[in-house]
Amino acid sequence: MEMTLRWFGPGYDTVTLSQIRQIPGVTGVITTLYDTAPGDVWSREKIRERKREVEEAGLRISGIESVNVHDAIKTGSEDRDRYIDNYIETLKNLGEEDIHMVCYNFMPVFDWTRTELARVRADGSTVLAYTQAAVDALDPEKMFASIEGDMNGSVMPGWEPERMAHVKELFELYRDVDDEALFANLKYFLERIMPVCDAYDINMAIHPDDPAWSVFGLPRIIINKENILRMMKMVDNPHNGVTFCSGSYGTNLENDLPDMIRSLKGRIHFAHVRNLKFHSPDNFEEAAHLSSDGSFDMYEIVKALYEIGFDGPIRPDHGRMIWGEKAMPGYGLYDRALGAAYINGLWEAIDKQHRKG
Ligand code: DNO
Repeated sequence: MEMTLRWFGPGYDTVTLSQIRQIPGVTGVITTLYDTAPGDVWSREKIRERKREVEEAGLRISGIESVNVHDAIKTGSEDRDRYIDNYIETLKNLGEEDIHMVCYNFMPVFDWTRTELARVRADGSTVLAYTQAAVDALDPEKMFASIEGDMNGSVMPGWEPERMAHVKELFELYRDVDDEALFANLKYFLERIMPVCDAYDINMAIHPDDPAWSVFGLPRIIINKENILRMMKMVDNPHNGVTFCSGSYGTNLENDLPDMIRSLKGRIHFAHVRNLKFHSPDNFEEAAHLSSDGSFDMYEIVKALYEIGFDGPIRPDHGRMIWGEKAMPGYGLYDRALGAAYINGLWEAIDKQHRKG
């Protein structure tokens, strides 16, 4: 594996590349062109410029999170081919610039969903949290407004104000899209992009839906072992792979995370490792990465990744806000740096144990 940190790029991230460079063991960043809209072609010039900046700081671009998929593709509307052509062009440009891993998602309307961005924990840290009761009580059009105040002035991934301004129309677009239609639209998209992925050796890594169930009655399909294996078989090409996000699949306590990891051997191209603390099955908050702070056995998760021979980029995921830091919720420096060091420690121990036999 390669330890990485997500970096949103100049102007969007409070964390600097030189800070990232000083986290022990972190050699790469996962980045994006935040100023492009879903459906735009990423130009080679812009990609090259980002690469230059990252490499000058002594790091490398280990992958992209995300190249977002336009709603026309997800809904299978008549103009989807035009947007898929653009997506292919972007993949080609990334491939030409030697970038070989792309994370994306196929979630309708809302990307990951949390009902609180700054729940205060006993130790005074603040974290992202979710309660189903809060979602059920909310008009989906007010979802963005309800969390906007806690964003610390940042633009959160998947919650871009321009998109959120059209939430009503977005819901309208998805009115006739059910789980089966979403699967079919995903298949169509993947079949069209696989040739360029084969040509440039680009690993596509779908991010799970978070939380791993339907919210506001919208279809959500990347939620459990059965569905993700269905997707892997549906387009049976090693470039059709997954981002294994423990915090997203883990929202559903019925998902056995180490077992899922083992069943996806060879298809996990990117790993997001984080812990959750459950108060009840539909009331949870994001904890520190350490096993004892949350509900997951992080050792077993990292061990499963190790044992399937996972060799892609891995990153600590959302961190708590600690030590007075003001940053995009989930994406401060301090707690993610602690997370990276912890995951590296687990990996080193598992590796040494394994070598000893
Ligand atoms: C949240 C992230 C997601 C993820 C996208 C991938 O912090 O895990 O926004 O990047 O769903 O497309």
